[in-house]
Amino acid sequence: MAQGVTAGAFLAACRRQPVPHRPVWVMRQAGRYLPEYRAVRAKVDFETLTRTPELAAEVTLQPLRRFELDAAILFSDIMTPLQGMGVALDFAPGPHVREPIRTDAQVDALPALVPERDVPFVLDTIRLVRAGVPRGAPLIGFAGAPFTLLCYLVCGKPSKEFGPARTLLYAQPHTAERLLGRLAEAMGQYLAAQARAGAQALMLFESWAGLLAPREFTRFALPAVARTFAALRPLGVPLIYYANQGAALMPAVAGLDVDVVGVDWRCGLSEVRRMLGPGKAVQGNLDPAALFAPPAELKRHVDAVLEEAGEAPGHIFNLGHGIWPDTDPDAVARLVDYVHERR
Ligand code: 1CP
Repeated sequence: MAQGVTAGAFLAACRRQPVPHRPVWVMRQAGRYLPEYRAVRAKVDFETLTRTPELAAEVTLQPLRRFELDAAILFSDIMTPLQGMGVALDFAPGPHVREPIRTDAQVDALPALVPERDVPFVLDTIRLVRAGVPRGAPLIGFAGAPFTLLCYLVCGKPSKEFGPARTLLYAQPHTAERLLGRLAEAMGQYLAAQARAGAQALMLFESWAGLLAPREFTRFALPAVARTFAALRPLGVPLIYYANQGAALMPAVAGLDVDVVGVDWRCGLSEVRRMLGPGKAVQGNLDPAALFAPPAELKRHVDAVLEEAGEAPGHIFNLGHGIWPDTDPDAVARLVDYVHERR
């Protein structure tokens, strides 16, 4: 594929401009399903990996060397900036916060994030990736959306229901709002620093949006996202909001000033586009399980996503959530090549 083609397609699609081919990348494309990632992880733990720019840049680039992906995504974790703010946590493999945050006093004790001082290795990783990325592919910077970060900070560990986090919204709504405000401020600073270091698009992961009723989503989660993005608008880079299990929330998301909305597979993209209106691009939304289908069958599932997305500009092909660690890398190669073939 010609250099400029891959370089331009992702950013053009974010801006709902016509593209020479459908851009595609894969959530969690750098990770455990790749043998070359496991080889790096055999030598260093996850935290060391995120804090060592040469290694983090290397694993960021691994999937782009193997597949003709249209974008790179920074290798880091949503909890990394919180560690930079002094939150003690362990990855096992999901994040475990040693002292969950549940009081106003704890919220007020959280310091502001100064990215250049607190997480300089993230910014150095971005500079290294930009210098070495194949085919001029653009680099996506990311952060956790404030409510999703709140889930881990309040609950203290991965969970299906995040009971203590949701309880906080009802039992101590002002503490929740205070914490969300702090996180919105910090992630605004964090993503702005990523853009200054060279990230060409910025994405907020709201992995646990689907836990909330539309009312609570609109009261708590969405204003914090709007505040984070408002700080980033002047930078001129495309902004992406991924709302996992967010189909029922799309009417609320329609009011958000964002370029791209990422969605999971539980709602068809035509319906999502109808709810969001013509002013937003969409990203998604193949079920990660579909990568286990036989090759011919996988093509039919890709066709179905493309058909739902429609012909209007503004679709970035992706999975509906992160790729599973037991996925065959060859299935990803077939997926990427087939999305590009289909014009
Ligand atoms: O052992 C290991 O190698 C650690 C596993 C791992 C990896 C590979 C973790 C711990 N984080 C990551 C990297 C990561 N995390 C990336 C970069 C990889 C890429 O996309 O190419 C990104 C974007 C994330 C973001 C992230 N971390 C999210 C949002 C995206 C999503 O999938 O919903 C979330 C919710 C986390 C928390 C987290 N960190 C790690 C794990 C296993 C988890 C999930 C825990 C849970 O299920 O609650």
